[in-house]
Amino acid sequence: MPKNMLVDPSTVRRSGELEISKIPLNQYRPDFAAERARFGVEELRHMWMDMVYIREFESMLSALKTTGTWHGVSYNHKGPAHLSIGQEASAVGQCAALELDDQVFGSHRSHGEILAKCLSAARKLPDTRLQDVMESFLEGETLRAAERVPHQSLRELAEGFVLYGTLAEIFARRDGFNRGLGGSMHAFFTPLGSMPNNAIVGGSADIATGAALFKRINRKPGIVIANIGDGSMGCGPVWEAICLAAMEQYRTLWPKEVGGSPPILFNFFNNFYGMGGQTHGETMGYQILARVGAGVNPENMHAERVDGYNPLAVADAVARKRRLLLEGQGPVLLDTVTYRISGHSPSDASSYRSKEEIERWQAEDAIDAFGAYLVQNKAATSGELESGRLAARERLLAVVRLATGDAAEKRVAGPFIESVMFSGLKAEKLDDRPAELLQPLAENQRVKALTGKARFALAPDGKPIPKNKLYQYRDGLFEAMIHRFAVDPTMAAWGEENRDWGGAFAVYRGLTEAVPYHRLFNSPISEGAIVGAGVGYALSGGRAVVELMYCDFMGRAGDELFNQASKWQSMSAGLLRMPLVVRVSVGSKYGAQHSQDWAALVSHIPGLKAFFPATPHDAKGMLNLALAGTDPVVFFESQILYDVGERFEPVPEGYYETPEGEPAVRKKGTDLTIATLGATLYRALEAAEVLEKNYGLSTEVMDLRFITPLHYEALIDSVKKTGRLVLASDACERGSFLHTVASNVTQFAFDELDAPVAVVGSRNWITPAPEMEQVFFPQKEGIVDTVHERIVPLPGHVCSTVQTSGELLRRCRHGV
Ligand SMILES: Cc1ncc(C[n+]2csc(CCOP(=O)(O)OP(=O)(O)O)c2C)c(N)n1
Ligand SMILES: [Mg+2]
Repeated sequence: MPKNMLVDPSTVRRSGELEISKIPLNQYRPDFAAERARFGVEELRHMWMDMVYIREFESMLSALKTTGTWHGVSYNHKGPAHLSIGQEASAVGQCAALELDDQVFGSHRSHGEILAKCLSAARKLPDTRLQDVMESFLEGETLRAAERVPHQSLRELAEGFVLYGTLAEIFARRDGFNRGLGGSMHAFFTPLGSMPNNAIVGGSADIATGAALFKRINRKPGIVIANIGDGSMGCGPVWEAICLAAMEQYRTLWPKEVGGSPPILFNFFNNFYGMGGQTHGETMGYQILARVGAGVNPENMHAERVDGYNPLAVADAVARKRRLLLEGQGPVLLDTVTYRISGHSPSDASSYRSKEEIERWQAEDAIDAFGAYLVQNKAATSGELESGRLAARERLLAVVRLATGDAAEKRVAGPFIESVMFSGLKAEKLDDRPAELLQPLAENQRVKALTGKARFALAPDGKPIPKNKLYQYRDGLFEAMIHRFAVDPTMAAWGEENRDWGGAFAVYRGLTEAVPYHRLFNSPISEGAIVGAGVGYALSGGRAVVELMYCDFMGRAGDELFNQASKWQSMSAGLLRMPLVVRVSVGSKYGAQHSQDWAALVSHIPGLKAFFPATPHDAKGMLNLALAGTDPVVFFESQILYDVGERFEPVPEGYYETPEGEPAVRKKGTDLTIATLGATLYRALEAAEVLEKNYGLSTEVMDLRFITPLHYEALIDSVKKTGRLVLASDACERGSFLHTVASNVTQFAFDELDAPVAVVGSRNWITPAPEMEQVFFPQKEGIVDTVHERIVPLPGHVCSTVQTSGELLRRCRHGV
């Protein structure tokens, strides 16, 4: 809490009543003259046509999924199709109020939103830019296909382009919008403002918030919409995103010129159902979804219920809310009432709703109603509408024929998928403007203090330097952070206690004085949204560093790490980058839920890089590396190392990077290799000393440092020399990443090994209290005993722990 914001007991203990202001419900009143003046007749007709396109598109997919044919075209679409028949007016109305800089994120049910956003934006783009967008996209591959769809004008060509790009993506073709790697639930097209759609319910809420933060922090124009379903209101990350978006600090603490709250609109397409669970009256208690806004901030998030069966009502609301958002008065919540006539998916038997209900909504069909409204107001004749419908079907038919032909050779190959798992680029800065700082770095207290610190832990006479004079592991992290803050104007960092506290473990102490509020801020205790916003910020073009205080809290951000940060580069076919660093600290002394090393979880997920420095030199060099790249990195730090000094090579004052993936030899030896990950390094060095002094076993100690990527060559060279390998880390032994290392080394260097590779980890228990930690975490005695029992007998050695194969078998049998 900033010291200037006093929590005054006399205020907060005062008695009274909280008044909640009213939330408007379906207040829109049609006014054709005003609508015509605003949109023009042409655009009103286009809106109707866009709705027809969506209806035709979704009906076509429904037919292909359920019958395998549509108007004479046969095709077996293997993937999903969550259709939005009935919801067209909500999507089209929304986009009618948006401008080119506005962005729309969506869900598993977003085909209609992609079409609505792209068709509408294409009409708003000047011809030359439209041509350029289509020609430059995927080197013109999508355009080459779209050109085969009959068209009379550039606008019609653009319609074919949007329809084809979307459908080809759904059908997994290489000229689809994401080269077929996104598919139905993740397709998008950023050049026209259609942003990633998300198969994880509510997944777009925090990502879109991050995109809105990107706009605000970097003063970019436009607003961001998170289109999510009514069911997603039950998802923790959605609430977390709302909390992050509604923080008061944007208006109270951030510099005024930044512009206030991030321009984010949480739009709930409220079709009253999840899959079969009815949010209205069954699975939720809000009764009217818009009510939720009242729980968030004094302005009720400007919440409204809007009639999503009337595109003009939606356009009106979005236009009004857009103005508020641009003024920095967000966030906004819209409860856009709609109905999905189609099933959740083609296999849905609608067992959870009555025929009567569906028929009632069909009777109010939005396309028919809007068409009738245009006819009634002489904006179109029924004949024109009918021929429009036929023309839409004809164009779509041409698109479908193209998108279902020669399918096999139209897919990307495996090597392409491999090539987009990481972007692997270097980016000094992600924008050219100067970085905003509060002071020159040379004037920063901590920077100054560090110039006097010992960058090597031992004095020339070999004596240890006292801690207060030592350049520590946390200082290495600080130097990497402040360097990148000064170089890259887009870099922003957030997390719990990141600012005045100085980061939970004092890594950021000193940054508060150097970096303005909007580039370094405290977040709510919302781990999912902390990481999810980082994902949205990074894929929008900024560099984000987010902190999860303890590694154990990754569980709270599981989806954001494992399904979002890791996947958007590859699901976009390399069109998006993910310069996101997630700092997590591996704890101790705080027991079972604060002391776990979960490197194995991260290593298992394709698309994430993972680093784990064990020295101040690497803390700086590896964070420098992470902050210069364009890939998501989970950056493990060790709480027991934060205050250690450098024991291997002095930490340079200037900038340097640790070579990616390369383990480091910390001590040379010829008879045995011990390779470690994280803080276990120091206990391995103690074990090496015992092995050498007491048993004459010359021991090489390697620090793996990297989890993904990891270059095995140096480790294999070491094993070729020693023939023996022990792997040790503080992670629980079962499922430890070190088992992957062991298995790989066994394969790569089988002939060189004199004994099986041994893995030493923590016991497969809870982490006990600090008084008992020694029996849990690997200690030097356990490592030496492991060498004796499983690698090579040590003459005269008496074990103090049990490391026999029989004991390992017993533990396996009992799951401990
Ligand atoms: C985290 C998560 N939980 C469950 C699902 C399975 N699922 C897919 S869609 C859906 C219903 C979502 O309802 P809502 O958010 O209202 O969107 P709608 O389908 O109505 O458009 C469910 C449960 C999922 N994809 N992600
Ligand atoms: Mg729903």
